[in-house]
Amino acid sequence: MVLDSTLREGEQTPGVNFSPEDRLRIGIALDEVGVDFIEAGHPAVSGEILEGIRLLASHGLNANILAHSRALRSDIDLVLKAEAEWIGIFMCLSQRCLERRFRTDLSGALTRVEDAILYAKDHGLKIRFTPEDTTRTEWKNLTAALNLARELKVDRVSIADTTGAAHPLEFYDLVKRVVEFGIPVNVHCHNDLGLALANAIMGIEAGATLVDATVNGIGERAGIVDLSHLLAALYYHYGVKKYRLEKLYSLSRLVSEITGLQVQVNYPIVGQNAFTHKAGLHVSAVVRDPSFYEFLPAETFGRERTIYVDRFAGRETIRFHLSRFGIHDEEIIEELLRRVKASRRPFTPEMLAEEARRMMT
Ligand code: HCA
Ligand code: CU
Repeated sequence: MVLDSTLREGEQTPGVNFSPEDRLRIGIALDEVGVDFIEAGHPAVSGEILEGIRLLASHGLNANILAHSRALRSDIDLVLKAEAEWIGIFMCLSQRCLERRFRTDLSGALTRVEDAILYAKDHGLKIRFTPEDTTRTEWKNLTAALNLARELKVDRVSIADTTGAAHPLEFYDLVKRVVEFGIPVNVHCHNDLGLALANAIMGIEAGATLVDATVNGIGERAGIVDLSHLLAALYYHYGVKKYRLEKLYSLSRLVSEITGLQVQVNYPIVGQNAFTHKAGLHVSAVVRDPSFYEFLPAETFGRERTIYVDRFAGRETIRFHLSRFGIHDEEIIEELLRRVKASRRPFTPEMLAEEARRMMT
């Protein structure tokens, strides 16, 4: 299963602040893709965020709605006010955090976690608990937290690679050990080293049943796993057919429009060039059968295949574009190819057609 955190982790991106209407629009689009969970925000950050979560939670989406919370009764009260069904409680339990941030010891911190979990449970919330910075937390501390979570019948635990520091093989080992506690496992992988998706996949291999992602991979710093990349990998490598991949591109565009943040042109799946072919050798193969240079056809993701034209073009490139304008004259194709190859500029299909028509008159 997949949890989208665009509205929580994603809102921690510099420059991003969602209005309640934005939250609803994105939530509806996520629901259309079919994500299993939507992490809708952290209500303690602002009253408007709380209102937005409440608006989304009352909309009757298929996805489970989760709100984020520190291990504090006052935060939990706000999650209750927002009427989310799930709460994601997090607290860092590494020695460094205990000593230098919270100035407490493990048992003091666990008492606080226990109080928060019991309080949330008493109020009917389903609970995910995350020992933040899990991948850099001492195993002894994690064991204590996981035993507590099991005792309190927490619904899920999440393993967060908060700084993106994990090596995929180490991450696999860690997830495997946590899975043995018998609590359903979620993974949350940051992309500081570009390893977020690799780690998430290793998490799945090790038995995690819920993976966090965001649209366009946004989030703190370098962000987390990109939703379209994760769903593409689940489809291609694991045969997961239940998500509507053809909606991913419009979802990415919606989030770009709302956040004002574009993805890079060579970004997988939703980047401008992700299904664009340029070299003549590639194009001559792709016009026959796209699978020569596309791992899945562009249409799978609601994309259109495009054929770019500059001096890398081959005869098939020119033929392909002109045929769409009803021009099939071989001499014109040859002459245009010569002109294209002599230039350093790109040519749009319209420019090619225009030049071809001029040559015909
Ligand atoms: C944060 C940190 C977090 C929390 C993840 C979680 C992380 O921004 O609060 O609560 O499951 O990466 O550890 O996003
Ligand atoms: Cu995070």
